[in-house]
Amino acid sequence: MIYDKRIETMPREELRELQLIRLKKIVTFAYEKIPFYKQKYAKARFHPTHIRRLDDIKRIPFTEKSDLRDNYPYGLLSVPTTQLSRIHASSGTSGKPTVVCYTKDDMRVWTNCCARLAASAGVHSSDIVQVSFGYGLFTGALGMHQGCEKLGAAIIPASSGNTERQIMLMKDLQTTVLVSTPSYALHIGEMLEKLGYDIRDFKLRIGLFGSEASTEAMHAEIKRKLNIFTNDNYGLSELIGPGVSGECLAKCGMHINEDHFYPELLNSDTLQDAAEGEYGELVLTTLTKFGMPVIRYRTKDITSLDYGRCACGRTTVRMSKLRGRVDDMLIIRGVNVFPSQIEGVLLNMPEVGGQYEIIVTRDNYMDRLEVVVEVADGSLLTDFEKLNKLRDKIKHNLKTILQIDVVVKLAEPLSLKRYEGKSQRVHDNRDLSK
Ligand code: DLL
Repeated sequence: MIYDKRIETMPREELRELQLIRLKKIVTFAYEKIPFYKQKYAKARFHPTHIRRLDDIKRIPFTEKSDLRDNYPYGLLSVPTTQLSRIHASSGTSGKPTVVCYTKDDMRVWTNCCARLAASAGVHSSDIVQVSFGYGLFTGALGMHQGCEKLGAAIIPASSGNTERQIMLMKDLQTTVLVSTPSYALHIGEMLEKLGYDIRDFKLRIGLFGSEASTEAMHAEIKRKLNIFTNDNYGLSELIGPGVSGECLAKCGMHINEDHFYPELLNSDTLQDAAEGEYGELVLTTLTKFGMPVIRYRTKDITSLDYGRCACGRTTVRMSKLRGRVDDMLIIRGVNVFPSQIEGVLLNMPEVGGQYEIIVTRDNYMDRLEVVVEVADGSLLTDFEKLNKLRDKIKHNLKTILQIDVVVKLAEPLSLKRYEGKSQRVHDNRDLSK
């Protein structure tokens, strides 16, 4: 179903006009209401009146995560805190979290954005939606909760963790939609098998997955285990949370809610536009979130954009599955390696399970890339010949894609750490100062 047909199928020219009107409005607003923007723009000799066409956005300086941190907690607000409806925060790996604030209007925008993406995946009013994201400061749980509720669905705010109980609830309450990270969905699938459940006794039909990278191969594995239609959706707290983009039933990229978020795709070295179809860093501007506008935010997420027609009838641009982040690209012996490439190789091999870890070390100035992966069939671990053959096959397949040698270790099924929220599969233990 198309939630907001007028907007989502709007002819491009009309959409661009709407974007320009909104861009002018929000940039002027930010400049007038938020000293941070006024100072930044004055320094760059930019004034909101310079925006006459959409391309003039290039004249505006970027906003970065450090700007949000430096203005912790309320420095980027356009309104007094008395006008806020909600405050979320994204947990940083160190130091203070990044705080994101919403006015009542911002909450309406956010809820509609999430409702759109859930509808585009096929969620409707008779669904029972189990939200297995951790409730709390994280935007994922409440964002998706509100969006699905807006569609009229019944929500089970299960939160994450206690997987056995999740599965019991899912079966007894006849959950039809699962909202979680893809890695947690995979874990639920594994546990379900281990506990002896039969997926045919469940009513699950859709999985709304987001908040971390997942490959097509991983979706296929989840689909096999849970017998559901899987959907990938993307967002980030700094901009709003979930609701920036999501796949439709055609599953050929995530439609960006372009009337609310203006996307640019840049080559992160040259900061020039990446060509259509090429990978680049996504830069986003909030067009309608006035409590805490974020203009030209460098997401560090690497994707590509497709403005071509989509079978679903939506005219909004589609972003490809994330290839990774500018900052999680590993450079190993001079070669660029994305964790998603490793995942793609592993999950295309039925002999291994979906869980893996990537460990990078440096010894004597030499980088070493190790991949630990669980075998699908534990009985293999007693057969040395078969085990060696499998190890060599994985090494070979990884080398074909990555062009470098990888140390492969095989582990027992269910022996690696599982994550209930975002997974942390990459451990870069190098001291890069040496
Ligand atoms: O993860 C918002 C969200 C919640 C999106 C639930 C979708 C579903 P943050 O915690 O601020 O916000 O993390 C944002 O997570 O910059 C990406 O690097 C990554 N990310 C989010 N969605 C996807 C996705 C939420 N579908 C950061 N694929 C972003 C790959 C994703 N990475």
